[in-house]
Amino acid sequence: MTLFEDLTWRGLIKDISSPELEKKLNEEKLTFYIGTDPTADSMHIGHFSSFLIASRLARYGHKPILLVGGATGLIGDPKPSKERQMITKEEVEKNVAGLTQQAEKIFGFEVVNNYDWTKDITILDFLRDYGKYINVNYMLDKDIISRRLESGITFCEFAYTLLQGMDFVHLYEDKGVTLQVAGSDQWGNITTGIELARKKSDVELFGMTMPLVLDANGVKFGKTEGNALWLDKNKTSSYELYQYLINSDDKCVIDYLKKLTFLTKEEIEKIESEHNAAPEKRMAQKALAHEVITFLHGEEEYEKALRISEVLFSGNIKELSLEEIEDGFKDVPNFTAKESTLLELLVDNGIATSRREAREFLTAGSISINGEKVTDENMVINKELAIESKVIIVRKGKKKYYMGIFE
Ligand code: 545
Repeated sequence: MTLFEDLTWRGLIKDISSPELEKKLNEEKLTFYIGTDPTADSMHIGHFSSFLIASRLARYGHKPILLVGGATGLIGDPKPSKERQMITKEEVEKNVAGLTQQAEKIFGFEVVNNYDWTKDITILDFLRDYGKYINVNYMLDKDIISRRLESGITFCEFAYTLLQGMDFVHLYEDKGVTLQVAGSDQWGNITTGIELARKKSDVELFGMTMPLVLDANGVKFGKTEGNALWLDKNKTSSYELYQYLINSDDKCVIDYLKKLTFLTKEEIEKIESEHNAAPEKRMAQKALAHEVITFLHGEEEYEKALRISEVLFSGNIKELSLEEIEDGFKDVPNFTAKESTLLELLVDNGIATSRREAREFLTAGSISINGEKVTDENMVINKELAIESKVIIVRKGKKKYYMGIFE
């Protein structure tokens, strides 16, 4: 299968600037770039799904350059809805450092910062050398800009697309970059660069976008209740990532395998038919979690996430280390534990609503502490009982967990 056929099969091609690109991708070795703005100090899984394209093209012999927008981040790519809140220079700098490190670590490609070539351009040079080539009418036609005309757009954000265009021209001149790839929301900015290069330098540059990856509800992939899944494992643990991926909707999971992993067409088709025969085994979701977590954080982190999940499922909590418990129980209700009887523990921390209810739970055998069933209401709960003298995990019924932390 050619690269272009592979990308098409995965559903990774939304727009291309010229039909010639197919032949170029299949037969030539291109230098291309993909950029990200430092609006945060870490990428999330939504950006990852676009950035993976860099590794995909690299596997076919093309040379990727990753750009972090130290300059563009100071301005802000217009959103279709409203003007962005400007972020401070210090914050941009901090985020550039975080993203650069992350991009180098995960992808291992060259990273450049557009601040380096933008910072010394004077306003007069900007207007003469770039502004002169681009018509305002042309800019007003761009989807994102035209959508903002009614609610308003400042000159600052309006000019953003020119900055990104300048990057493309600069990287062409400096590093021989002839292709820019990105998510489909970047089409307008990519074409500004192509237009600028054509008018200013009389060369044809190329652009390609991919559709945004959506979940079953049409929400951008990787957001749960508005929270992003970060690629920094200190912000989103491998276990949390595992939980998100393993719970992928059956309707979407094959699409995710195509877009987020390097498994081949044959491998994915095999998984698909096994999955369809027994969806309850979650074969496809397991493959997805394995591929994504191993790519991002390595095999060991994947094993850890899997172990935490299995232990939580079986209830053998004692097998986990404190760190793993903290990962696994991050979202369960927690309370400050102090020495008390079991009955007091249940009532004082709202696990039972009354002493009577607490006794009912205990007699029914539905309470366990650190994975062991407990029934004696006078049992002493203290640090000695806690895992690493610090936490106790109370389970009520089959699924409800509480975490007590000794100070
Ligand atoms: C700046 C200068 C360039 C080329 C590109 C840029 C960035 C671009 C942009 N991209 C998005 C982005 O989001 C914030 C990331 C926070 C860590 O704004 N103007 O930076 C996203 N991009 C990846 C995909 C995207 C896009 O990083 O292209 O579509 C998300 O999937 O929204 O010379």
